[in-house]
Parts: sequence; C-alpha cells; structure tokens
Amino acid sequence: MPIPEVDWIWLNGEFVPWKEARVHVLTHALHYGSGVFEGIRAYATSKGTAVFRLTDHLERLVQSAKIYRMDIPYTIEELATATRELIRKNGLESCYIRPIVYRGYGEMGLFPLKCPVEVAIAVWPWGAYLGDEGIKHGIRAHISSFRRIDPNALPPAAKATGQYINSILAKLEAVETGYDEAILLDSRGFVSEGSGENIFIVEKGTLVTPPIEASILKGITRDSVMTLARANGIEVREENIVRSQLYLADEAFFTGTAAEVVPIREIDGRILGEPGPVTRKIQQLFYDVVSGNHGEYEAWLEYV
Ligand code: PPE
Repeated sequence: MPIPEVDWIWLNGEFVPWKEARVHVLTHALHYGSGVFEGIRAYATSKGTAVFRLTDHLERLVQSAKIYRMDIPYTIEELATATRELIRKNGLESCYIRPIVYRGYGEMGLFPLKCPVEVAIAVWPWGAYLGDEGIKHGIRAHISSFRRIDPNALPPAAKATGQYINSILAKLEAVETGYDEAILLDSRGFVSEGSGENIFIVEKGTLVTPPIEASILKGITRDSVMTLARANGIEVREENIVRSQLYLADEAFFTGTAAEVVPIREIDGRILGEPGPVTRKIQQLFYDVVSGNHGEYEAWLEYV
C-alpha cells in the first residue's frame, strides 16, 4: 500500500514539509531496530475528527520506550497536542497516525544510551489494512511456521520497530503461500496473534482470546472489543488457545488499529465461512463507537 503524501510531518517539535522529514543512514534505529512506535486512527464523526483512544496509545508508547530505556523528551500532553495540530494542519478528516521514537545519529554499536532520542509523528489517509472485501467477507489465514517472539527474548509488550522483523517473516510466508494473513503460535505452541493484529475466536457464543502470557501485544482494539462485548452480554475469556480450537471455532476475527475488526473465513484450509453473528455484532459496535454514534464511549474519542 503506497503512502499517500500529505503536507506536514511533526519532527522533534517542529512541523516540517513531508519531503524534508529525513534521517541519516547511520541512524542507530536503522541498524539495530532501536525504535518504538504506535499506530493510531482518527475518525470522522458528526462532531468533527476524533482520535480513538489517543492517550491510551501514547501511554503505551511511553511504556514501550521505558522497556528500551528511552526517555522521551516530550510529555504525553505535548505529544497529544502535536498530534491534534498535525491533523488540523494537514486538513485530514480521518487518518492513520504513526508516532515513532527512535535512537538517532550519534554513535554506532549496541550500547545505545549516547545516541539522541528523536521523535516524529506522521499522519496519512489509510484505508482498510486487510482490504474492504476482508472486512465484509473475511480473510484467509494460516498458521505460520515462524513462532512469535518469546517474552524473554524480545518483550511483546513493547511495540518496538526491530521486533517487527518477526512479523515481516510471518507476513511474507503467508502472502507467498496464498493466504492473506499469518497466525503465529507462541514459543510454547499456543496461539499468539496475527502479524499486526490480535485474534479472537467464538466458541458457543463466548469470545476467547489469548492472554498476555501468549506473547501478544496488549492491543487497544482488543481491549475495546472486550469492553464492548461484556457491556453487551457477550462473555469474554482470556485463555490459552490450541491450534485445533482455531479449526473448530464457530467464528474468528482479528483486531487492530490498522486492521480494525476483520473476520477470518478460513484457517489452514478449514472453512469457518462468512462472518457470523457475534463477529457482525462486534463490528457494528466498534464502528458505531469510533464514528461517534454510541454516546456511552465518548471518553474514547479525543477530538481534534
Ligand atoms: N499485535 C501486533 C503485533 C500489532 O502490531 C498490533 C497493532 C496489534 C496486535 C493490535 O494492537 P492495537 O492497534 O492496539 O489494537 N499493529 C499496528 C501496526 C500495523 C502495521 O502494519 O504497522 C496497527 O494496527 O496500527
């Protein structure tokens, strides 16, 4: 998916023209993956553009940075203000938001503390990550031959740039073998998540999703879906899932900021079929909330 160019990028406290937001080839993060980032979406609502759970995403950014011992030279409030200004300045009604904190140019070698910590925020219009058809009719997934990173090798709680090399291997394999997305197992062999999404299955009307110990990123969409499900009388369990549960699930779907809520219609050749009633209900609740048509969850909408 090519990135649609907009006018401005926020870089270390300044708005710079899109084409001028550059880094040096000896940037530490380019060599070692020493960056942390977020993926956030802003939606058009009847009250104007609203960023979905902006503060929660920025809090996770700070947590990712803490794991890698990076001090972000801006507060959450400053980053939130910069994000809002950037969306306004680029004249966007809805968009994807990508803040990144990375170790810049300064020193080479693995001890990173002498490199400057740089911060950038970019925004651009981004459509359905796994396609419009995927959202409507579901996608085809397979179980990856690549295991998800182990918590004692690379902590999945950190959304770090270098950790995505694991997701890239899984995504490449999935697409090259004719699937849309990969499902990774954790180092124990339990279901973990997709290359860039959390996973849920439906068993007899109950939602089941892997727990933190299954090497997942604690997704904000995952949390939103669990909250919405429970508030609507759908039971949710966080528990380890084995491979056969995927094959025999009544329904399954992925959640993520970029992906949103995407039904899974096939896993390793086992057909789950068109999106079922629980998936449809969750999709409807989610899209109602993000577009401001569900008053109860106003606190999740941070207006631009
Ligand atoms: N797991 C992983 C590995 C992941 O990257 C994401 C988000 C999630 C789960 C869902 O988390 P949340 O967005 O808080 O619900 N992936 C981001 C990056 C995707 C990309 O291709 O880049 C995203 O969805 O923005």
